[in-house]
Amino acid sequence: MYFLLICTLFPVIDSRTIVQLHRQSIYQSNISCSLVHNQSISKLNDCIRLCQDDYRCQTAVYFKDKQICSLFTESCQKNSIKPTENITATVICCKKNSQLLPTCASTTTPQPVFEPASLWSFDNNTNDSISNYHGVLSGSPIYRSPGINGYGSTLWFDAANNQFVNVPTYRNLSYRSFTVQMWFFSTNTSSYTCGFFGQRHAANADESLHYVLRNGSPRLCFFSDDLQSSTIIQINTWYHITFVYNYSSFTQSIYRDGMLDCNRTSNNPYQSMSGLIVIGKTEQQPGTPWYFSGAIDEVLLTMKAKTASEILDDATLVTYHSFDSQSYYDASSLRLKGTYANVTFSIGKVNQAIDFQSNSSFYEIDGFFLLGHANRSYSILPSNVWSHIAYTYSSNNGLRLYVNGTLMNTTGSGLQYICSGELNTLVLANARGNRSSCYSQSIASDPYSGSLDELRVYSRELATDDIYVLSHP
Ligand SMILES: [Ca+2]
Ligand SMILES: [Ca+2]
Repeated sequence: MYFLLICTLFPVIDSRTIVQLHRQSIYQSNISCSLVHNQSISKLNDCIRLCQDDYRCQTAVYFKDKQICSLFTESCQKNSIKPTENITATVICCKKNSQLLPTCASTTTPQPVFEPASLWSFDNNTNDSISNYHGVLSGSPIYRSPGINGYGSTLWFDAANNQFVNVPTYRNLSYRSFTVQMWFFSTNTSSYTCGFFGQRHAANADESLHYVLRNGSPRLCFFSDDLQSSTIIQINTWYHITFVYNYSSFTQSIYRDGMLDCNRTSNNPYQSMSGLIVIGKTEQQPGTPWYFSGAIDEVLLTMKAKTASEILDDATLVTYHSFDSQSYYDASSLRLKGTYANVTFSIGKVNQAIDFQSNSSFYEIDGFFLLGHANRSYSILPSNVWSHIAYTYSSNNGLRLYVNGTLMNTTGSGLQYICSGELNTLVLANARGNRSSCYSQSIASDPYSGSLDELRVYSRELATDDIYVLSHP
């Protein structure tokens, strides 16, 4: 009934396009790749014309107050059109000849172009290494080495001294999808609220971004339109946390250590049009700052809604070396640094592989911070050596060895991983210098001769199904 009252059927514009308007409504798409882009537009008619003229657009939303036009590739579904009371918006349905239009699932669908991300690594500075949204220290938080990736540093904040990072250049996060991720180590969660990441425009609904710990649990806040986790964060423990806003579906999500913790549908999009990003502090209302105590590292702002599998890899794929294009590059989110000698590249199982042919050949990766923690699960998949080998560990299942995706043997439960508590180093193909004195139960110290490919290390125990998939690339 609602739609019947507010629909206006425009005349046929041409032989291919019919436009319907649904006033005081917003569109909640279920297809994550549906959003084409947002554009500043001063009139509803211009937004209609923009959608008509863009061959990809089948649905648009015009936000009158903010003068923003959002274009979607998804065909207008009536059950995705929702009434709104707090903001003035109009849904525009452009019915075009579907023969001419790509669908979201089609390989011909144009992929949205995302704005560049921002990465604050806190490696002895507050620079944004991707997009130049550089930060400024306030209250003198301190750098401590190493960082979560075994080099550089983390930034340590003391709430009692009002310490935080301020990003002076405004970044528009409104009416769009975005993902905020970081590693954190909280030393005190006794405050009512501890701020991770924020951007405050005004103390109005959906105009004050504050990602925080509230009573010791993660909370994603737009202001009066918030997602609260029930997970209690332990102090003095490293966590990877991800806050996602998917504008296409209006979904807010929190992931902890790569796994979905909780989600909900927002009432409205985040819609602050000003305010500076802060890290280690949030401010819901003017004059009521909430500070964080502990370490924060590798803060990544991505201008899209990351998928569950991307987030799981970000949190648990510690290092990944494909050796493709003759590369020594670690494609994991931690970007560990490798050293090597007397190696070459050859045709691999997947594109290129690395070759070890001499007694002095080696490939070494430093900085396995997370493998230095007692009883923390891990999985090592050294290679497609045209046999695929995988080792996994958890305190529940002990060590497991897989060959070509099949579980071959296990120590069973009860095996404790007594770690060094120090940074770990992974060496491929050889033992180096003083590290040659492997114990008899440990790996052989003779050099390996041959090829290795597609090395991955995870800080979680992969399941049998995961390993089967990775062993059949
Ligand atoms: Ca760092
Ligand atoms: Ca490869």
